[in-house]
Amino acid sequence: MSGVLRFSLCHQGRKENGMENTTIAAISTPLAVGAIGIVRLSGPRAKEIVEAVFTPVGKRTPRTVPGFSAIYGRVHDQSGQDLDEAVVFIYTAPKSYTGEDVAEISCHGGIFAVQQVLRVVLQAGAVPAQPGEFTKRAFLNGKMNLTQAEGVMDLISARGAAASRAALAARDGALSRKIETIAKTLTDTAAHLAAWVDYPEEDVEAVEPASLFASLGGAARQLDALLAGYDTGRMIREGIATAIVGRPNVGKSTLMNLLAGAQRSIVTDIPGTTRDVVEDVVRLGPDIVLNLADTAGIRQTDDPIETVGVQLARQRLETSALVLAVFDASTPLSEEDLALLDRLEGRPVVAVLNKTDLPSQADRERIQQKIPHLVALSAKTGEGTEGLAQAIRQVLHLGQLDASQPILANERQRSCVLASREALEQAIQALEQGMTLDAVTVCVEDALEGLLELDGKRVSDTVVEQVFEQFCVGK
Ligand SMILES: Nc1nc2c(ncn2[C@@H]2O[C@H](COP(=O)(O)OP(=O)(O)OP(=O)(O)O)[C@@H](O)[C@H]2O)c(=O)[nH]1
Ligand SMILES: [Mg+2]
Repeated sequence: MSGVLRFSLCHQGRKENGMENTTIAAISTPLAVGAIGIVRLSGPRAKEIVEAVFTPVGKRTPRTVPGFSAIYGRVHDQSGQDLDEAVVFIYTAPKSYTGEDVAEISCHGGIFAVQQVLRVVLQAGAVPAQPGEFTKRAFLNGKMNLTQAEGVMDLISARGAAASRAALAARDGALSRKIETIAKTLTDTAAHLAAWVDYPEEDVEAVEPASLFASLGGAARQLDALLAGYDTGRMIREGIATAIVGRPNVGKSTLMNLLAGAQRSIVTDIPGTTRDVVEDVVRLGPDIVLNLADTAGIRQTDDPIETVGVQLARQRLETSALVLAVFDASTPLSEEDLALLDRLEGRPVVAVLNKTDLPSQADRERIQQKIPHLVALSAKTGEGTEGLAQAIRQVLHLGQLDASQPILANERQRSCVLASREALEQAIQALEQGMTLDAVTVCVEDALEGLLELDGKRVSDTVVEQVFEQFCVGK
């Protein structure tokens, strides 16, 4: 019998043995000065533990109120000493983030008050939550699948509007719905194939190679589309590794400071000012995040320190996903400028013709012969920088990305899709070479396996551990 039946046994999440016995607690807000801090508990004793450390004002208590209730009162320690006033939110299983009983104690923010509240909660019997354990429990209780959980993590770390839109789409299940559609096609195909192979005597509709090609090919194209969007998605999420390069004194550091909105690099009129690589994260418009690196001006030099700086600049130039090549509009192009142009030809580069506030001397056409995308601006006055974001979008083909569409969020997801795509390729080849339908079925099942792993429907504990380890404590 083929493996088709196995797939129908898959389920959304699993409970680990003993998992539901502990009640976990953690501070869910940043440890910093702020108006409100939240200590969150999840597990079967969540309400009971809160009741032990909290005196409500009024008759309503954590154990008697219905889910989604808020109770005002005071948190105290074991000796009855008041620690803080607080509002407790109660969620009753399964209608909570984790699927378990959850209590959130909102107390005054700041580092000390929240830590005190956490301490008494732990003394009352809760155990400290591991990184990502709340979301892990949500996954294990079938509240969300693995790609949705990863979306939660990406939302927390999103640095731009497009990144947070993409993460929210993942949290809402955009990727998993897409994957489910493809998986459904493959399951149907595998089931039909298996029925036909295993029960030739039954009245099963014959498998037409043409329709097989069509459904396998369709699934393959959808996986290809996901893989193609991966790099763009990653740039939006993680920021684009960007090097500012050029010969000395063209205004690289002035540009860095302008984009960063702060004085990050030292600017002087002495060529060779910058030696170290100076880095900052900068957002351009709603969706472009640049991980900027200002580098030393590239030139021949006898200064040993500057030499190291120039080497670092060359390295950055080679390893960056995007280069901003700066030229000085107020002087004719130098030998160093021309050498840089040659080196950058054909790479993802935006030429920045700087110092446009001064009379123009540089040969703009000559630059554009090698680097078609050119933005003329003055880093000193800020004039002309609006064009930068658009040029970057064009050079990196970022325009087409619709952040609400499913996007692969990380290497783990990509390798699952890749494995599935390769198995599908083998299935298509087996079919083309006229191999037995049994052989095709095996490949289709392998393809399905990759998709089930992506969603976490069939996934090893090690992978689950790895995913949630990357979360912060309290989420
Ligand atoms: N007029 C004008 N001057 C500029 C502009 N941008 C930079 N400068 C001046 O050019 C000089 C060099 O600027 P930097 O930003 O230090 O140049 P750099 O490319 O980082 O130089 P190195 O670090 O030495 O490689 C400084 O005197 C700046 O004030 C501009 O847009 N217009
Ligand atoms: Mg500099």
